Formats: sequence, structure tokens, C-alpha cells
Amino acid sequence: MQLYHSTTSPYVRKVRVVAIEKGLDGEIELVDALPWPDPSLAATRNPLGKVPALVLDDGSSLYDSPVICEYLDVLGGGQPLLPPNGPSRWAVLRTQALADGVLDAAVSIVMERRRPIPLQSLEATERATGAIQRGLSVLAEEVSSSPTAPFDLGRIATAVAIGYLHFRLPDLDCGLGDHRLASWWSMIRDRPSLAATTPFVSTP
Ligand SMILES: N[C@@H](CCC(=O)N[C@@H](CS)C(=O)NCC(=O)O)C(=O)O
Repeated sequence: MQLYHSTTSPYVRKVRVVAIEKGLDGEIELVDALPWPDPSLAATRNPLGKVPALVLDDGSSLYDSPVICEYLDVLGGGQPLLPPNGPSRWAVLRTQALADGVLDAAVSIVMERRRPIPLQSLEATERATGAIQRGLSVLAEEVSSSPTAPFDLGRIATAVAIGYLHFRLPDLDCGLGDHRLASWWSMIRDRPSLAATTPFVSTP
């Protein structure tokens, strides 16, 4: 399998963490497909021109990250990261959706900050910051209510969202300093799957 990726994308990181947790990382070849400024390589595998896209051995592609994560979870067998049915499945999917939504808001702020200053919208940034604050508050409640719960897909997405905020928006007043999040993060941040996927800006 090939994973069209970039070293900074949190959605790619989520997929890579899942692959490592499922023992599948050795079967995945990484293909550099940074979609900024030019999405054309990513678009050969995902019409939206985004990463991640996973190319399967039959040549077909899967996207976006929740779909790829579920595929790898099933492929890897063993203890599921996403329960196959029942209330716990919906809870994990909801947490993943919330953490991914925090990421969407964070990425929108990063993009806004890259625009020329006169074109930047304070209103858009404040709106996205509010979404992150509310999202992190719920995620903090979840992780603190069961700090040693299994590292399932919801927890993986939560960890990736925290990691991305530290990486790209450490100055943003968004609730990242919440002691419940900070203490969970310090407990899990050195997990091998997270350590091996720490984001970095690759130099050309
Ligand atoms: N919902 C998608 C989001 C993927 C996404 O937005 N990826 C970013 C990189 S962080 C991207 O490729 N952006 C390029 C673009 O928006 O043109 C997923 O979960 O995979």
C-alpha cells in the first residue's frame, strides 16, 4: 500500500498512528504529496487534492482519514480501535469527529495566518478559536473521566489534535493548557506510535 502524505498533516498523522498501532506500518510506503501550493499529485489519488490518500494493492484509493483508519483497523485484525457495533462504536466515532473538527478549525486558522495581514479575518479566526475551545473542553472531560482507557480511534484523534495545536498554534489561547488535557498528554505523548509520527516541516 502507498500513503500519499505530508509530514505536517495531522490527518495523515492519525492514519500513520493507526497503522503503527495495528502493526501495519511496514506494509505502507510513504509518498510525498504535500498539497500546498500544488495539489496535483495528491489529486491523482484523491479528487479533492488532499492528503491522506491510501492506494491499495489493486490500484484503487481510499480517502479521507476516517475511512482509511477504519480500513486499516479491520485489515490489521486483533483488538479493534473502532468497536464494530453498539454504543461504544458511536462514542468513538463521535470523539473522532470532534477531534477532527478541532483540527479543521485549527487548520483554518493556520491558513488564515498565511494570508497577507490586511486580508486576514479576525472574525473567522475568533469563530474557529471558539470551536477549538469548546471542542477541547469536551475532549478534556472525556480523557479525564477515564485517563487509562484503551488508545482507541477516538483517543488517537484526540492526541493528534493536541499534538497539532502544540506544533502549529502554541500561542493560541484555546484551552490547550487545561490541566486535564495536559496531564493526559504527558501520559501518552511518548507512546511509540506518536513519537514516530511527530510532525516536522520538511526542507526542499
Ligand atoms: N477530512 C479530511 C481532511 C484532509 C485535509 O484537509 N488535508 C489537508 C492537509 S492537512 C490537505 O490536504 N489540504 C489541501 C487542500 O485543502 O487543498 C481527512 O480527514 O482526511
